[in-house]
Amino acid sequence: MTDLDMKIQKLARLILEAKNIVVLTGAGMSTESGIADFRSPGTGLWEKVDPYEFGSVSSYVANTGKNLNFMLEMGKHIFSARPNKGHKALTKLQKLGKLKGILTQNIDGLHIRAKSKNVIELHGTALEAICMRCNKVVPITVMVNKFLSGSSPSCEQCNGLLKPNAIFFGEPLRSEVLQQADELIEGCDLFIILGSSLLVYPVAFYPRKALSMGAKLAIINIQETDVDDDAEIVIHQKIGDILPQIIEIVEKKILENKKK
Ligand code: CNA
Repeated sequence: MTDLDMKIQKLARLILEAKNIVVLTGAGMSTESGIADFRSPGTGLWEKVDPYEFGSVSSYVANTGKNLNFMLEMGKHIFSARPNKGHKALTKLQKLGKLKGILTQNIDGLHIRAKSKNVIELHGTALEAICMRCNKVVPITVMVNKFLSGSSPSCEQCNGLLKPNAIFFGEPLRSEVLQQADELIEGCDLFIILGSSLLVYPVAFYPRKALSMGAKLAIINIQETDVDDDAEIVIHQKIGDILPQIIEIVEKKILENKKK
């Protein structure tokens, strides 16, 4: 048995033993759906654009057209993306009764489209727009259609500026979302991190919070992270290559146990 096979078996065992599993996902969860992450060497978005020129509230207000053109370019990949093997494996794990909820930093809606339940979108969603004045939320297509037809992307209710309903640099995370995340982490005994560099706060605190609650950590991420040394198991591979194998082992074992 290879070292990787042993890790796969071990993570399957941890999942079977756990009673309350929470998963945290990052942009690496969706690269296999064709959406670039921020920090992968060679392909990450921040190697191509300046994060402070695009994606901060002040730059959006000052240069709305330029920002929206960039976001539409990025959005094309998000709108045409489909859930990948990793998203589907998580949905299966949840159907097996082994996954309480998903905390995601992703704004692509792919966990929800894969029909996972109890998905907390910590950084909001690119599938909606929100008015910066009255907070009215509309489908993103409303904003995009206005912009593409040459009109100002403004709110029909109050004429305020619409922006994608995702958290921009310089914006705090919503308090109700933070509370839901805290509640989910509180009871968890296995915290699985999938595809995140764990460099964006406050989410980067969550693994240590889970550890302090007595949870075990498991990580599947191509690159190393700062919490690798604290994890029970670390697999530096692609999620889509590994996670479905693990869930298959878990499913087999659960079915075997039911027959006994
Ligand atoms: P990040 O900092 O770009 O890190 C991604 C991590 O995933 C890296 O460490 C990679 O090594 C790893 N990775 C990439 N592909 C895979 C794979 N197939 N299997 C396993 N690991 C992989 O992204 P984070 O999520 O940590 O940073 C948080 C930001 C990224 C949030 O604000 C997101 O909104 C933002 N983001 C989201 C999307 C999306 O919604 N799909 C896309 C790009 C950026």
